[in-house]
Amino acid sequence: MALAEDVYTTRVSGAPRVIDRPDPVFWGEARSAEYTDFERRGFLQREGVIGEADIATCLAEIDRIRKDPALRGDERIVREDGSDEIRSIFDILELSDAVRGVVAASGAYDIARDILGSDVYVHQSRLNYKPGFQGGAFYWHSDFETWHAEDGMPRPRAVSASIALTRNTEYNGPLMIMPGTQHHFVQCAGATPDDFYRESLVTTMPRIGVPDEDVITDMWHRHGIEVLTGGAGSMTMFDCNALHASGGNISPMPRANVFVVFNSVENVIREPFAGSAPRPGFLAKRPH
Ligand code: 6CS
Ligand code: FE
Repeated sequence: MALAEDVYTTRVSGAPRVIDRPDPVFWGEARSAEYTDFERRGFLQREGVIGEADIATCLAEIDRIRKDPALRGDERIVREDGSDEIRSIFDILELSDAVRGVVAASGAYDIARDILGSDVYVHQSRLNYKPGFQGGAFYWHSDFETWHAEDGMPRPRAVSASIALTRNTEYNGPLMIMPGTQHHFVQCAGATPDDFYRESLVTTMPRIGVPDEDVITDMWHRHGIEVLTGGAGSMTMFDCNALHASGGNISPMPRANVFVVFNSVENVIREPFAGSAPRPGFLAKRPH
């Protein structure tokens, strides 16, 4: 349901456009060189935000969840297309008190409050697990485009923290970002199918909610691509609207990252702007 004042129209029937983002990237007052750089590039990185013991705790929790017979078939556990390998575990902060505690101590909440200039709440949490040899790719997209269209997030006043539980190297499917694309809103063509999340979370190449190739090519020429490597325990915070992707992982080394999406309490989600029914709570936390 598109509202009159929807400046971020997407899932259009005609030719999609690229519009300049009318909203800030950095919403806070606490200016610093790091945050100025975040505004310019759309991301910031810190090494060693969690230590070896916390990493081991989180990896053990993943193993527990993977093996828990009670979670077999739970829709929060998304498996790679055509295989039993886990691709994502959604609601990881609800499924694991231990992971929730590690994230709470990582400093991510404070950085999110600084960037968003308000108190924050968790819109979505997940563990993206890219197994060795069979880890699937995530095609180029803006998270905000999906969260606006399908979850009803009004404005791009959200930020994602990606905390590495394994080394993110150039060869095991690291996050790639086009720095500066957070300043453009890239409309996507095509209406959102019903229950689209059942497909979009699994496929490496969604048919809806992704920019077309000439737009991606243009953005690449204008902004380039940065490959966000980092050690186990490192954290990347990236703007909700920056174009990003990650390649497949055919190396022997898994790539496991905990993602926590912080939304501003001033930006609480409403009715979908271009979706049909609201997505389930494990994808988009709705106010009580
Ligand atoms: O639909 C979503 O919310 C998820 N999809 C992607 C590709 N990234 C953000 C989020 O995990
Ligand atoms: Fe994403």
